[in-house]
Amino acid sequence: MVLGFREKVVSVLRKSAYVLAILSLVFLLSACSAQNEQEHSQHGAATAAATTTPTLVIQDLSIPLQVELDPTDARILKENQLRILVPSEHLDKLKQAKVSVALTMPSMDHGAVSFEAVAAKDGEFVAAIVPTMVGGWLATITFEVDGQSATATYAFEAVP
Ligand SMILES: [Cu+2]
Repeated sequence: MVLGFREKVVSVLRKSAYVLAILSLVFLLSACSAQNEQEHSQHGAATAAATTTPTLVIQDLSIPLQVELDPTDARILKENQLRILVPSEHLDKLKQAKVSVALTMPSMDHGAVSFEAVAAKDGEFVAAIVPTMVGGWLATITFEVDGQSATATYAFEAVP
């Protein structure tokens, strides 16, 4: 009798352990697939970011700008060439624009340094920018035309 009772208890325990094992397996599986999906989408986002061309949009006018920095990592306390290229189909609107570049460090609070960009040739404006500190900078490019202004931003690193 006693033995039999024990056996029953053991078998019930085993059953519930089995159910628990299945439940946790199902839970693990769903947790796993959710994580995989997340990893996949994160991976997808990273790939998309890496292959995105440095094209900027002037918000109000919706004109894609191409921005090039020479050297790619700017040198501090030296002039670095920031080239802003306007697509030819939008050039009529922007030929007479006054273009300026304001440099800020998003992680700091020491204000902006402004530089004027000059029209180098058709569709190309160049500013000689001088970052003063090592780190991450943001160039805010402003186009002023007919009393309207529009901005686009370009992030870059400054190195010694
Ligand atoms: Cu700084």
